[in-house]
Amino acid sequence: MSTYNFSSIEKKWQKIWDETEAFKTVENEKPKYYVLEMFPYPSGKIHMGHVRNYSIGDVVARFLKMNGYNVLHPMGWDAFGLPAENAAIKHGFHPYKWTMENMDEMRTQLKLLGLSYDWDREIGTCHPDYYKWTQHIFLKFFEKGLAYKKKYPVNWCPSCETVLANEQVVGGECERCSSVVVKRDLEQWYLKITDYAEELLADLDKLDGWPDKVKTMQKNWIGKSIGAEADFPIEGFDKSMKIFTTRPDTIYGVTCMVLAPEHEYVDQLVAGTKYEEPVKEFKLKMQLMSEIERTSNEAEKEGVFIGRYAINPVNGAKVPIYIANYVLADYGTGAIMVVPAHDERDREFATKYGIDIIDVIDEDGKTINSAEFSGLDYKEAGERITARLEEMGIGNKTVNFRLRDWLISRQRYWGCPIPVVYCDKCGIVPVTEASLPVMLPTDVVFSGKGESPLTTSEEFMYTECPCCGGKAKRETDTMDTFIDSSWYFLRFIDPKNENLPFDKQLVQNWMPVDQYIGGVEHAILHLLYSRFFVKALRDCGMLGFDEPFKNLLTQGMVLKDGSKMSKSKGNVVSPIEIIEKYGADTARLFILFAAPPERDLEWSDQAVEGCYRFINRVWRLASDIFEMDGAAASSEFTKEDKQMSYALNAAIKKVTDDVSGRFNFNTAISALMELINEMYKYKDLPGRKPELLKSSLDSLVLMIAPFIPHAAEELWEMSGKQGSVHEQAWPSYDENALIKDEVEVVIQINGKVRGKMSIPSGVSKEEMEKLALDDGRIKELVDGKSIAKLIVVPGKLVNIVVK
Ligand code: ANZ
Ligand code: ZN
Repeated sequence: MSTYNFSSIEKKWQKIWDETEAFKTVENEKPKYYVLEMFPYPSGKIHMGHVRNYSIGDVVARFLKMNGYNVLHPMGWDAFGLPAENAAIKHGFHPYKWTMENMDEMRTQLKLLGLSYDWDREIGTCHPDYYKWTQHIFLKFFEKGLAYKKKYPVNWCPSCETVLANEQVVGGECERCSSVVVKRDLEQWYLKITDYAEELLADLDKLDGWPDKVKTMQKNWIGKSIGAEADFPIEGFDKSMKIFTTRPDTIYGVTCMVLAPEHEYVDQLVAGTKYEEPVKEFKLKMQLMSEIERTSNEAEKEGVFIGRYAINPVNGAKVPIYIANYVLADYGTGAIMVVPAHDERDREFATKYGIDIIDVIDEDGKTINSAEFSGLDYKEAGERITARLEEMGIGNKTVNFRLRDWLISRQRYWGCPIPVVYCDKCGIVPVTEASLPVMLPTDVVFSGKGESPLTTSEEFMYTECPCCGGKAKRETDTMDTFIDSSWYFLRFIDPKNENLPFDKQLVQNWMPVDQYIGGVEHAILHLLYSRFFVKALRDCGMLGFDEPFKNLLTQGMVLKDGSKMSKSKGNVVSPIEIIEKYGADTARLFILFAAPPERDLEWSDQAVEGCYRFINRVWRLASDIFEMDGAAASSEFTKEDKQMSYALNAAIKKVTDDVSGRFNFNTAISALMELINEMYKYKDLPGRKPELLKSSLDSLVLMIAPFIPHAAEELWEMSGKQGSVHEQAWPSYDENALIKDEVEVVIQINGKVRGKMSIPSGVSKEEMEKLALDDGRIKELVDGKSIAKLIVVPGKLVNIVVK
């Protein structure tokens, strides 16, 4: 009997799959299926989250391949980003070298898992032959007016003399040196995602294959608000204050006004008054706070009076103007009317500063204290008041989105260079297509200082203007790395194209991604940006569809001792150690068996052991069956044969349904375990038929192939079959074998269960009635009563209605 030697089996098949390019995808006549897992950042080592993500994808890919699809299943690297640059600053490694080494190590580790990738399509976003096309797409967006420049305050550490990302600012201080971080205005590049706000929201309805929770998160992020804008004149000032409100019905309840501290009028309104100084101080304080700190529900509402008054246009009421932390400059109009009676934040603010509170909506949702608009349903009042403001020429209905344009400039080295130059004569000039890619220079100093490391390469900085041939300076910022991952799924389809980012027709054939799998942490930004890219590329004429991802699966976390595995908690289980101890197949089986894919999964050493024992059990069973000689004791199809055949076909049906439907791999694996128990039982019967066992084993091996691909491949070969198990058709089941010989029928009297009987399946209605009435106990119960009606559900139930 051969033992299960996972180590040599896995090595053997990984080598063969590699050499024969077993998972290479070429165009053919079969229906297409594109399965994609979110590509990793090459941080160095794979973790259990990766194992889970990629094992799920691998089962989907292998299962669909066996079901007759031409499967595209690629893998690559989201290879730009801050960690590589930090390593360069700290240890002096060049980011390129650091990234390449990490990719090599992680690729080796992924291969140890036996994942069915078409490695020929591997891409890395940091390679010039990838970022050339990122730049090409940027230029297309620029041409279309979808990329533009605007001033924006960035976090600046005065002692490190560098720009900090939000995550590098901790409690208002620089993560590295603890100096107080200040804001500095820099010209930044933006992408006009807000042009697509309405479509990004509306198209969520098309995404039937997405989890509702992800769609809700996107919806909230886009944040559509319907309301009105209204102008409130400011006493002694030539301009009005424009506010945005979602509740115009409450305008009679306004008792003060608030401007965002950064609002452009503020300085003019206080200039030369005693309010100038306190306002300046307050503004400075606000600069040091993040938007989240300022607007969180827990944050105390605070502000300062600026010595000015506004006039409520509907009733002439004179109300004080403040600036306050909770009003943001870049939402709505950056100014609000304060209605303490009906807005929680306003009430807190008013209570603190002794501002009046006037009720204008009663408990039934009807307006009060609202002059001629009193006594209306609040919704109707809102519409009428908006109409009145419109008549007066000082207001209108508006729609506001929480979504802002996408700030893509990063003052970093390890990202895609923005392909524009600045010329004193010609202004902002895009680089010509022929001179792409704008290569990242290598002669850069990683001091951690300055606006961007690219400014330290003279060679890079100074160039010729493509327009006038004069002296020009290059853009030294790089792009947000979310840009790289917003179109990688398109490049996988045509990864070696030297003339275009991708071929339009090929992409049309393969898109959308049929199944996208990844962590829920990407539920908002990555998915929203990718959806935006597809729509923007469509409008640039580069592709012809609206949405990139048809079905989305967000996998749960891998927990240990109840919390997420993380270095800081010291509860990490290394995938490589598990693979060395038990093999990749056991690791995969455990991770797929322990929980449904969307749920969190608790690590369990015992369960890993259990999975290992299971594979060994399959192995022993298979070895026993291989050794049997072919002769059956009798040719009669016995009750036991029938039972075995039933168990097999029921398992095929269950596994097929579970895997193809909701990806319930855990219950599919349970069904396989049950089947194996049945096979063991049957195998030890004196009358067992070797042929039936052999064919059952064939189906079993086919069904375990997506989950434990190495073991399945070896068993397939051991059974003397030709070709790879992964090239075979998925087994189908025989409906007839699922018809049981006997069925259990419930007998009711007046709807109450009074008995059960076992009868041959396929018995007629009339016969069922007769059998029920002949039942001893039923006979007694019915005795002396008259039968009014008999209700029969074939194969299930007889209900006797008596009087
Ligand atoms: C008066 C009012 C009365 C409001 C009331 C609400 C309830 P959403 O739904 O998020 O769009 N607001 C407007 N601009 C703001 C800004 N830049 N910063 C902070 N708050 C702002 O919220 C819209 C509401 O948030 C607006 O409607 C305004 O307060 C406030 F019973 O106006 B409301
Ligand atoms: Zn020029």
